[in-house]
Amino acid sequence: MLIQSNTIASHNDDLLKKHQNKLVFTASEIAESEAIIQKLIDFQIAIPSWALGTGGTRFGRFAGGGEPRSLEEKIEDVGLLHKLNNASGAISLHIPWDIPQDHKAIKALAAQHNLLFDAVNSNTFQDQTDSAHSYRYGSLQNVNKAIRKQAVDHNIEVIKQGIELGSESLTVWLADGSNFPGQLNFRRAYENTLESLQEIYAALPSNWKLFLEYKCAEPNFYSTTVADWGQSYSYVKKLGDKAKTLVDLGHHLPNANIEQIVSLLLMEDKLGGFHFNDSKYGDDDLTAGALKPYQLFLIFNELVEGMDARGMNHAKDLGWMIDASHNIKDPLEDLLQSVEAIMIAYAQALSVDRKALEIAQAENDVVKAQEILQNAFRTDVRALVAEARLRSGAALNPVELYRSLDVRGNLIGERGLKTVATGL
Ligand SMILES: [Mn+2]
Repeated sequence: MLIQSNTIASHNDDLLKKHQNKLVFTASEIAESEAIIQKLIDFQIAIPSWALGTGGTRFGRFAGGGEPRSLEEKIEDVGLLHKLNNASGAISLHIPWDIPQDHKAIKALAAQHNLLFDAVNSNTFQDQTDSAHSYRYGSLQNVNKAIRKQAVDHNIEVIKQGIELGSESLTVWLADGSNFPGQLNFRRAYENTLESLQEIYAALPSNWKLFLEYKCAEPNFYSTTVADWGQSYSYVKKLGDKAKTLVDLGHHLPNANIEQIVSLLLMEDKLGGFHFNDSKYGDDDLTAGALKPYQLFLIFNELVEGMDARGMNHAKDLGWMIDASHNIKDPLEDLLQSVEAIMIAYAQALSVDRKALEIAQAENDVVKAQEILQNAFRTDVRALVAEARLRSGAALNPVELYRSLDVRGNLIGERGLKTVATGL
């Protein structure tokens, strides 16, 4: 299904008057509105290829129908999102779930939808049918050199796939760890992992980055070999300038201060990118901002402050991606909501009165500091986000338009009810 520009224009016409009234009010509340709108237009959030189908749990999976059956259909789905919000201009592929047969044709299809290829993701957390060795006891950490080599070779193959597509980063997330005390020599696991990562790093093109993602637990439940930001930092520091830490919001122990983690990684020039999602218990894969919008704002507050302190380009210098795949909502509606929540948090962070905050901090005026942050958080910036979409030809209300066009019904008509997207 394709959404035509004139369909979007007529949707916008219907909502225009109400939107303009809101925008005038918002602009009267936020001094930097115009600059914020420009930054929002530039900001793009990559969509992972595995989020386009309904996620499952170990108990079951309840597919909603019309899921993409191929990489081509996944690109079409991200194209639909990008057409609606003009903020999802990249797709992140997972190898081997999405190996292109014809790179030129895939690149051309993506270009038709104005999409770029974001980070490519390797997979050593599952055994592939044709692989010689099993990752049952880990991949890059494995005590068996041949298994480590298989995992290294796979990552190098993923880099090659990414080069063909114009991607410029590799994300490595390792399920490696142990389930029981005594199973693993922690130091040896670290050394094996470092050595394997060094071999992968050596295969990176000069303009590429390697993102090392961490996760506190799951699928291993006693130890994880890259469990937290400190451990990831320790690896990427040894690897070199192109290696950075990737923060996935769902990969922390409860109550971890993620905004502080982000601030310090940025200070050390070791923050590479982000995986957005929301959670209450662990790696819940819920819609970004669904539960903890204030935390999302506080994280963006540190991101904006830290990127500005380093003179970084907000849109380009870090990798921004959603990583969520849950089992209830229509995945495309969920992704539209996630992108909206991220844009709102970003806009709120941009609207923080930084000079006043600096003064409050220097004077230890704790009350004032809280007032400044909460004033930004409690000011409704949705009209700025909508205006950014309007100016770039996207929809004022993407979810409403998605529903009024019955996109899901159309996709079920085209693809069938019982389709299953490759992924988790
Ligand atoms: Mn992730």
